[in-house]
Amino acid sequence: MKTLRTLRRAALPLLLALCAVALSACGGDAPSNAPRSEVVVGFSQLGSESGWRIGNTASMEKAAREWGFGLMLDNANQRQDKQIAAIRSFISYRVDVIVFSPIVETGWDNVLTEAKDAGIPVILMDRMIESGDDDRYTAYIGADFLAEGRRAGKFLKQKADAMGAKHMNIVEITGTEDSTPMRDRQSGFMWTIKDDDRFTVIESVSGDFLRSKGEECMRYLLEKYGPEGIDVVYSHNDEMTLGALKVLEEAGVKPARDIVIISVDAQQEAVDALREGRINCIVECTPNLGDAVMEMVDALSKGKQIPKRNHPVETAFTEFDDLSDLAPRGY
Ligand code: GZL
Repeated sequence: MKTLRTLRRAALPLLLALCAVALSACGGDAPSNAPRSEVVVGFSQLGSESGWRIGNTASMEKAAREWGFGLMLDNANQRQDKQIAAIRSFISYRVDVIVFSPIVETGWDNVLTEAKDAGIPVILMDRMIESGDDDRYTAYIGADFLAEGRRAGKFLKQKADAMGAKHMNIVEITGTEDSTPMRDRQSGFMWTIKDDDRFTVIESVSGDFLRSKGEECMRYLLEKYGPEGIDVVYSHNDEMTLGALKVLEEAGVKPARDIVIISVDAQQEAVDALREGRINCIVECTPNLGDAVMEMVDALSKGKQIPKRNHPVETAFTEFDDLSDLAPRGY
């Protein structure tokens, strides 16, 4: 009797062709004549909510092509239930490795147990899960978000020193509730400034990493506190920051002059705003994780061990830096 694996291998060319058609149909840059290998990666991407996320998906597609791996890509459009359904379809197709970016930290226990029972390794990319039993995922690769939050806090202390500020009211526009970047960018920032009595965080509101919600948050905060009542905006990603800048400038406020603006990601549009003097600091969060992910996939396919936690090298770009040789961001 043909084993399931044999059937899968036989069905694989059709399956990958369907994926390629699906990708090209949705404008994806479908792998054209990449050599077909036996290694197939099931990738559940959480959405396309930001320039960062779009860059991250492109990084994965490019790396899969370059490594010659089949890539089954599913975009969950910000819905956890769709991520879970995609992971289950990857299990039924018996992909070699599952990669996903968990939109939130909780609610993955059952599907991770199913992947483990099916003997399929899982790589968490970009975001973590809150799981006591962490042998249900093989590795995590993504930013150290606590360090990102600390970099934001460190810049604010430098900026307050440079301004000779006696006291600063801070408003925070946070990312998706219950997501790792939201939790840890907030924790790292608050921990860094907690003993400095120059700073008071007067309110945190969720912008869900969306530009439109960043606008709504800034409009609400500006109406509630007035431009005189806000000294600093700490925003967890550039999309929300760019939305906030629009609202501030419409209200006649000069961002980065009248109110300190601290952002995260470093997508091109925000770096341009930094260069124009409309943002004071952008903490870098690289979306370019695809090559490192595929290197891990390659190691796993050869039966090698891989490190459990993997962080890319990141930095921050500020008004105090010479940005003249900063390369185009590509996202
Ligand atoms: C961070 C990533 C975040 C980005 C946002 O690694 O999860 O999600 O900072 C994106 O732009 O929406």
